[in-house]
Amino acid sequence: MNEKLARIFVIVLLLGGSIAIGISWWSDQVDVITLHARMPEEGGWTPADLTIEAGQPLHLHLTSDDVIHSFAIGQSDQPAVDIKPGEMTKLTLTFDQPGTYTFYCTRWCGANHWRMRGTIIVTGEEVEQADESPLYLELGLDIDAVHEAQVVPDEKPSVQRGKETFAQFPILNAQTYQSLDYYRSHSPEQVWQEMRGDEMLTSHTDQQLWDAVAFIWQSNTTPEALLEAEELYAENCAACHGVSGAGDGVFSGEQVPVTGESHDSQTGHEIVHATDFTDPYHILSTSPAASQGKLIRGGMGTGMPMWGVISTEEQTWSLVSYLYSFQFEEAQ
Ligand code: HEC
Ligand SMILES: [Cu+2]
Repeated sequence: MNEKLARIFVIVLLLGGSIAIGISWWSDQVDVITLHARMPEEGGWTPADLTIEAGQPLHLHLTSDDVIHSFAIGQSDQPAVDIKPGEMTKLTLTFDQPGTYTFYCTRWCGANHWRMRGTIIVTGEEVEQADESPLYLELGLDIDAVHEAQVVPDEKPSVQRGKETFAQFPILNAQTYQSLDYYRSHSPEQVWQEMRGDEMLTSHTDQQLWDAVAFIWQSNTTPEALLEAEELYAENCAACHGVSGAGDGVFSGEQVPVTGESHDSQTGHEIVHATDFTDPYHILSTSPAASQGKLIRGGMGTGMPMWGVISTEEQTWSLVSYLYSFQFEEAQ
């Protein structure tokens, strides 16, 4: 073993909030698993399924058989570790909570990059956890339904103008429209329609109400969340959905030649181009709950990956807020 080339990482995952004792010393006597990374077409991770007991260190030797990949654990804040061909990266992981964790590659190594995932099963006594189902299931939304807005704004709605308009709303109406539950369960178009039908708001123009919608969307997120989402988007989404959100990323529609079919063999769903988030007809008729649902569950064969195992719930909501920002003129 070449000690000079080897880089050593010790990561202690504090998942589930409790405190783990976090020191694991490397030694050559312990069980080591050599984990090979290859492009998904060439087999992805080998082995792809790992098992370890909670609290026990998992010693990994990571190496790549082709290009540079990386290793990251879903739903954790741990930075990704690079895996280079001809090099051994040593990594020790300790999980304090039993469960199933997803590990994945964060480097775009090809059109199927996002399929580069594996699982770590952490055994042990399960701690009771309130398992809430995602909002789209609670609301009974069909996230695969085709939808199109009936009304769209003439001009890009402005958060800044919306803030001023919103300040003139009667307080009770304002509270309803701005509440987190209301925002998450309604599409921008639905909110606009309800405002338009609201007797208290008849003095406002159509555009002013669209501006108010933009303000509501912005007030349900924070600049920090949007900043984090911007980074996550650039890393995980832009390759398909495009940097500008227009669905024109380099891998948009690439799924067809890769699978050799225009329909997914399992679900029969059509494999389609990545959604254009700049298209108001599409996005303004989608609720945040539906967007988050698609993000968590994935497209089930459409080419839209499943992110539920990778992102934390907070990150998915931040990403959702970020997607709508392609529709609105941000406040300066
Ligand atoms: C490998 C390509 C690919 C990547 C990467 C990808 N998507 Fe998608 N996405 C798609 C495709 C294709 C669709 C359209 C089919 C569908 O809705 O299932 C889609 C649809 C969606 C939708 C549904 C939009 C709607 O209203 O119908 C959302 C939301 C979404 N993606 C968000 C994201 C986010 C956020 C990321 C990054 C974390 C991401 N996607 C990464 C391909 C991709
Ligand atoms: Cu990779």
